[in-house]
Amino acid sequence: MRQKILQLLKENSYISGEAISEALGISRTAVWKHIKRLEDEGYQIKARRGAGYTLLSVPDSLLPGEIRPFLKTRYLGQNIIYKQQVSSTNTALRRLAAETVAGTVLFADEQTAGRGRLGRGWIAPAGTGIWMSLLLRPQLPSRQAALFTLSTAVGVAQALRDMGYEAGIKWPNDVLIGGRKVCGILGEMQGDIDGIHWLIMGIGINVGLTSLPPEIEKTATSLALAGNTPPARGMIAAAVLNALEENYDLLEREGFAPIRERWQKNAVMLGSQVSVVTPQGKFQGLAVDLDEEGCLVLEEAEGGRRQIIAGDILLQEAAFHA
Ligand code: BTX
Repeated sequence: MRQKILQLLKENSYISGEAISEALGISRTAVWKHIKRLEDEGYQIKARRGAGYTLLSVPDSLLPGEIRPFLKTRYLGQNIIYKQQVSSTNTALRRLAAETVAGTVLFADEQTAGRGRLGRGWIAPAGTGIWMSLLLRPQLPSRQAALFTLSTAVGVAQALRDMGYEAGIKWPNDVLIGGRKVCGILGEMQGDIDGIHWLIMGIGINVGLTSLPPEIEKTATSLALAGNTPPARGMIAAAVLNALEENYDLLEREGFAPIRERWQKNAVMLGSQVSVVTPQGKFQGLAVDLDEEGCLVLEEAEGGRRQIIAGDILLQEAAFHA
């Protein structure tokens, strides 16, 4: 109901409480209560005697009402859960995974214990980024889940590039601007040999973060640091979801080949000498390709080729193109 009132406020320069109550079939008191709630959420609404309510400003937020108007998706983000503060959006969505519809997106304004890969942390202060997790139920074998994280990186990079940022992808799925991490992706799944039960894609995009904490001072960036004042977070989030759904549809329809091509086009380290830390040890070589299974192909000094399934490219040692 609150979303409908917000919609009416956005469509009309002035609208009376009576007109809202008639349009939505609720009492004047109910209208007033919803208006108060919207004000609590940060919407600035003025009431003028005789004319009605007018919306003066909207908060820069990840509230559903600031995302929905920009969404062009069929399923992604059609169900939005918004939390002011959570430990981690991935953890919060995992708890709901069994009974939640595919395409649900959980947003938080702040994460107090944001998670990175391999038990690492993700810094996610209030109001400074897009901290979100998506629930997917792709009809794919479990071993192909990693292709979704690669597709997610492609979608995020694509959306940021469309907004004018020089975003590139570092294997496996970091999105960088100017060689610094602007977005991290954490894919988690539950499945068995028959298939994926659920897949959660956690995406963190630094938007307004301008003073970087010392731990990430040398490796991170944000949209605000990389360019002019970024668009509202709701609009960016919707643009990312639109791009993601397009890439997920493509992956499910045509397989990994077209996504792989997009990934390669946006990769920032193919053709560079890199060091990769993997569970099997550290390897050095020329990053030559992303293969059809999503693995990094490394050409080692002795001339052999090594296929790397999981690992991290050391940022400071890589000589990036972008
Ligand atoms: P990762 O393990 O590749 O990256 C984590 C590392 O990145 C950290 O160890 C730190 O060095 C650095 N880092 C931490 N915070 C930031 C930041 N804000 N910007 C740039 N670098 C940073 C990448 O893991 C996966 C991160 C996913 C984050 C999202 S946010 C929404 C969702 N919920 C959740 O708990 N995690 C995901």
